[in-house]
Amino acid sequence: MEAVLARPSAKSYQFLSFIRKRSDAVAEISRDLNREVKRISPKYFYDERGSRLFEQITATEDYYVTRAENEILVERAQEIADLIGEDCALIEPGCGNCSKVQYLLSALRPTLYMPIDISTPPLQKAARHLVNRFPWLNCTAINADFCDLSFVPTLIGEQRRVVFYPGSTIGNFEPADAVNFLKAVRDIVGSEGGLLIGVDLEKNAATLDRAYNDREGITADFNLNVLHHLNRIAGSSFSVDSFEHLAFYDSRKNRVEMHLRSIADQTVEFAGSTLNFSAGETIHTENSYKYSTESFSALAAEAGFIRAQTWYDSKHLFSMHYFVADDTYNSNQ
Ligand code: AVJ
Repeated sequence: MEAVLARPSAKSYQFLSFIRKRSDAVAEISRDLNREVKRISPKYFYDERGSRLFEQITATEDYYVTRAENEILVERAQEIADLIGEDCALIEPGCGNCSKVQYLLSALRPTLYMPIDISTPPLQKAARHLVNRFPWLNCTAINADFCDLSFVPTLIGEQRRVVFYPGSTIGNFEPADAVNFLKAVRDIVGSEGGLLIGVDLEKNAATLDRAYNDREGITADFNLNVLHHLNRIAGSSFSVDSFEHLAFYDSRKNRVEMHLRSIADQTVEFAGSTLNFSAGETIHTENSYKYSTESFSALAAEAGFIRAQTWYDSKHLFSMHYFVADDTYNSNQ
């Protein structure tokens, strides 16, 4: 049961799409596959099956990330809400199934919730579920690649803005790109706003290797599924059985790398070009950078954020930070 309404509800629900043309996506993927070191952007993991497989990963014993973060959100929801304050517009880039915000909504009561995700049917389903569960909620769901947040200000009025970015999704960016993304976030939230962000902590290699090589093999299916997705959107000829999942922690770079390794010499037709693979060659599909509280605070400082508070789960596996805008920050420096 939801708590009694604190103020009259003015619920509204909108679903807006800013999805690019499929041909743009295929051109981008083709560029990445024709590089010297072949790669695929991790955003292409999340077709319908990929989104489902990711949810299954979060339920495995070996992938501790989601459990640890959910523990923080459950235990600290009221504290987090008190720190963020009343009447904010809450924006969530890459919301997935919107599972995490549900721990915050009753305590926070934002005036607007704006989930943003690239994956259309999962976003529709998640947003509908949310407005049913929280009937007082104003929700504007945005179907878009969240790397470009420029449409946000025109859709939100003068309300104070807070970005919610859980899941350690920030870890998928190269550190320099993470700074640029956080600068864009800083521009959107302005000097009065905030950033609530979940960041996976540096830890021993064994724990990380296990988290990205779960014993049920779901991470392997998730990684390989990107080739099915490409075959569908680009009409390419990847033989998925001829690749294998590879994931390992590189402690020097503080990141888990995921790759798809070709198990034979082979050629693949992709959007008019022929890709040659030698046996053992890999396609780099994901980096997941891990940070300490200090290293992440330093990175966020480069984007004009000051850390106000950090919460950890009981095993100290994961961190949730609340950052506020640094008034003295000059983006031209
Ligand atoms: C949702 C991007 C944070 O990097 O840990 C899970 C995705 N990849 N298992 C991560 C993922 C392999 C996940 N993020």
